[in-house]
Amino acid sequence: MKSFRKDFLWGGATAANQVEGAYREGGKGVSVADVVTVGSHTQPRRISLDLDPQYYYPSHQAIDHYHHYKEDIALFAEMGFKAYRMSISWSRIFPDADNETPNEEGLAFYDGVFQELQKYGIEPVVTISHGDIPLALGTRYGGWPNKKAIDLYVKYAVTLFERYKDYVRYWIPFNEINDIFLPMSSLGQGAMLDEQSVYFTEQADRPEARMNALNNMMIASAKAVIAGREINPAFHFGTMICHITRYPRTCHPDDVLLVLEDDLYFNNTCADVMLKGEYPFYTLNRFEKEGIQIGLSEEEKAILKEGVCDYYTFSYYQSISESTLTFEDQTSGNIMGGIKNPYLKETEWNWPIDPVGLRYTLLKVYDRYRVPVMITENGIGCVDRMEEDGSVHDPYRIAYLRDHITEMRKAVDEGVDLIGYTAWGCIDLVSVSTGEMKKRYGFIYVDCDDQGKGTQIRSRKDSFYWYKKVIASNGEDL
Ligand code: BGP
Repeated sequence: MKSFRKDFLWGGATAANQVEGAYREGGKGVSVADVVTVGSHTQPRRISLDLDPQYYYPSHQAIDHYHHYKEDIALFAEMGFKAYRMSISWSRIFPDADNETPNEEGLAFYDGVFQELQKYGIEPVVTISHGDIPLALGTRYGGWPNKKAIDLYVKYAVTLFERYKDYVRYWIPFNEINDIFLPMSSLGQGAMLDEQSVYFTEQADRPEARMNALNNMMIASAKAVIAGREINPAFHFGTMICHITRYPRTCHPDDVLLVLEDDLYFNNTCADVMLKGEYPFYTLNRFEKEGIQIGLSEEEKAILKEGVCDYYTFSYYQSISESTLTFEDQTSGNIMGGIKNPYLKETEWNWPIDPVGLRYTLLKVYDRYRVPVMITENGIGCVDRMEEDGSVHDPYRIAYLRDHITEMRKAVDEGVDLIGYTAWGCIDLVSVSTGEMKKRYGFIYVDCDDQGKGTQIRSRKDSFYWYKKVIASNGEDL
């Protein structure tokens, strides 16, 4: 059986707004993520500008990585990380979105982070925008539906490329860019902030504005890729797709067709544009049928064609099953939708656990795009308990990761060019869908509760020692 490649990028992933805290320190401006309240499994998060500060702890305080980054990176190094996927907070660099010059203190903070990573030989994989656009971009311009956002983003991205060109080779223009299709981002329905921070809750859902926002993000990505390659031809750019693997709930032909169509639309649209340089026929036709106009000019088409990425990354947590028929157990209670799959167990947050689905997905995306693939998010959110002696026993996390890595290995054996794996939330962080701390993913436990209270002390979980062994054996010893 083939092994993982020798230079395989084992590591972990976080996002600035879910770990950094220090939301007004170092000259940082307010981001959209900073005005989202804590929610819960049943209570969606809300955007609000005028609540008591305690309700905003998820991004205001998070796990205070801003002040603990050296300690955190030392722990990643102890596990043997080869890569660390992180994001940069746009509002640390351009606090008011429109600033003429970047905020030097913000830039210097990330110099420190990259120097620390370099010290341990850890390769940074940097997401340029991960759910936290500057608030001013939302309030002043209405966010991504406005083409002005493209210029501001490109200016921000170029600032990063010039400053960090000697530290960073792997860039990801947007986190889960296709989240914009998700029902959970229908803020008109009073749900949570959408991943790309496009809308505010009081606005009604407008599919056309949403698809224009998406189109603008993809143009911004292409322009950044073109500019980035001029600055450093050795840069690599990756798509980042929230890949929701879909199964027909029955073998009824209508169910099979439904799944195919949803897959073409939700999973393929952005990756096709960002890797093949053009919209797939299915999406363009669906836009036309639904009366959605994105007004793509010839010049923009050329930009999309030129500014394509060179590797495919995705997040994978679960599969969902869909049907045109009605079932007794119609919902899984999961934000991604879908019907309960009788063959799969679910997490405490009702996310179906499906390691084979990861292998299925790897084969599917590699077959379609034929570029190197990296899994940039995968993991299980659980309630962990710290014992009196300070240990945290998390066999469920080890089991989840072991089963997924086993399937990755089989996909490699089947010929997929898999170059890396960064487990999500390698250190406990605040959950994006609920804003809670109790939904934990980490190998490292952080003492902090749902009200943001705690010592912030870091402790190694059982999975920490397990993952260290996995990395040391290049995925052989699971
Ligand atoms: C992805 C996001 C991450 C992360 C993850 C887990 O969609 O890119 O930021 O949070 O989901 O989700 P949650 O935190 O809701 O469990």
